[in-house]
Amino acid sequence: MAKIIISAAITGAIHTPSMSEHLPVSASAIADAAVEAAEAGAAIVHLHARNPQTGKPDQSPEAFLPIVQAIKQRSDCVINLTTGGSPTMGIEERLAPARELKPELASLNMGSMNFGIYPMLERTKTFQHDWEHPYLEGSRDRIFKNTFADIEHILRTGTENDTRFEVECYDIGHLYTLSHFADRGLIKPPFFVQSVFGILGGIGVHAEDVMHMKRTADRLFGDDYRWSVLAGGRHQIRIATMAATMGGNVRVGLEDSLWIGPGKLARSSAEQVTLIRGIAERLGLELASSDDARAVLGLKG
Ligand code: KMH
Ligand code: ZN
Repeated sequence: MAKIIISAAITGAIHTPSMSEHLPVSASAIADAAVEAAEAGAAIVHLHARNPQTGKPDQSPEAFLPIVQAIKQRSDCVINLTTGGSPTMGIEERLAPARELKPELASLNMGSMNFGIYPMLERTKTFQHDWEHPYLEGSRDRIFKNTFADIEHILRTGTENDTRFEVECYDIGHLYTLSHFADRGLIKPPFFVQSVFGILGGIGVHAEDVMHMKRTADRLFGDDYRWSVLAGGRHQIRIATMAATMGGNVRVGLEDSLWIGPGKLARSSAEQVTLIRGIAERLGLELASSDDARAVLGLKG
């Protein structure tokens, strides 16, 4: 059986510092959390940056640079920069860190969609299904825009820099969009498909959803893809475990879920990495190192 690649998504753009005191915000806290996650077993760290004063997402290359430099001094983990940023940002702003810093890996969101995050927040007291809350209210009439032109632009820019992609697929149609760009030769195998479960507007969190995503990807891409799975909020570890039993790779981290168990906030992304690593090892799976991940995903190193 192939080794399992664990990705850790360290801070993201969705959760706010008011939701968990453990969410890293400053560049040094994000770098420390990423190194800790890598030491716990993550081969890949997926990064966003934040403004240390406000805690809000900051997509300037200047915000990312100290994080990337600090991680590289202390770890050889694969660095994956977001091109998703947050749904309020324009495409050039979102692309800037990957365009300037030319990472091995960058995220690529495969379609425009409604992006309802309340399922990710289900266990928080203040945000529970509260569409009147200003933070959630904002997502009520907003589209996470990823047109075909946007996707093509990110693909062409990344490919010029030998950056490869964590292809984020929030629904079955996004697999077909990937297939379209592969047919046009704009992305080459092996494709790293990150299937995302549990965003309102995308596919759900039922076991059948996971099966359907995998079956469809198998049919479209055969041996040309590597499958990874992330689920939002309290579904994170359950769905990651399911994917691990099916030969998939997994993504955890505070970007996707603040939880380590029912009603219990995770102290770090590393804690979630340790949990899923332990499950994977008990399933008899071997952990991929960052160099294993580079080889499997065809990264430049
Ligand atoms: N927060 C995840 C659900 C990106 O950074 O490009 C999606 C994500 C998007 O990771
Ligand atoms: Zn992200």
